[in-house]
Amino acid sequence: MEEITIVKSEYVTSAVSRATCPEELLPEIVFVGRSNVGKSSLINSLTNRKALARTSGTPGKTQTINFFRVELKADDTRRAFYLVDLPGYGYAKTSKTNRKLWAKFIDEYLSSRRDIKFVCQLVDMRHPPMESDLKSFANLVEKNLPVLIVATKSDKLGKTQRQKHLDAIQKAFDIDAESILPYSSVKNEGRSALLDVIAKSLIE
Ligand SMILES: Nc1nc2c(ncn2[C@@H]2O[C@H](COP(=O)(O)OP(=O)(O)OP(=O)(O)O)[C@@H](O)[C@H]2O)c(=O)[nH]1
Ligand SMILES: [Mg+2]
Repeated sequence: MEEITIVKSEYVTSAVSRATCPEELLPEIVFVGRSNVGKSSLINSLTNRKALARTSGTPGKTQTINFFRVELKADDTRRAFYLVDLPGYGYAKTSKTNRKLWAKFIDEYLSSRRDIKFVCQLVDMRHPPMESDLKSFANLVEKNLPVLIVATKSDKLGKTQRQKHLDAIQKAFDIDAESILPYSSVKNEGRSALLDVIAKSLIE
């Protein structure tokens, strides 16, 4: 495949219920993971935009399901799809009631008949996955959604540590080496590999 380029990216909407998800149905690539793991930063890195998705050093920034409409060009063909930024889990600043409502809505979204191509489950490469990560992963698998584990903030580890941590994450999720992708939104490491996976998922 020739080089894949992003030709367009725009914010569409922040959904707070099923009814407020965009009407236009397009293939969707979804990002899930703990708060602060780097979901919104990854969307900016992927689209080459500084602040398409809002990021923050404080966890809990994203509190709605945000849809970004993106067009890529591969082999002279343009394809439109959504990048979908979900609120992070494992963050306790909001009320219990609120968290329950979100969890329900997110679960509804993931179970909806929208055209979800695959889900990127992000984990911080510096730490072993937590109970909540494993639970989220199991939930996605149970829903028959293809999952790619994205190990974020790879720029924060040296070469030796890096492989050690990747192996540990792979083992914890019990997945093969192709199902895990190291990523750095600071250095754009993993960007072309992820664009490749996305382009392939759009063709199938
Ligand atoms: N060094 C480094 N820092 C990163 C990377 N990705 C994200 N960060 C930092 O991590 C923090 C959280 O990033 P966000 O992208 O807002 O995280 P999020 O997962 O969207 O968080 P919520 O919206 O709260 O769920 C910010 O301070 C980012 O600058 C990365 O690849 N490398
Ligand atoms: Mg976010």
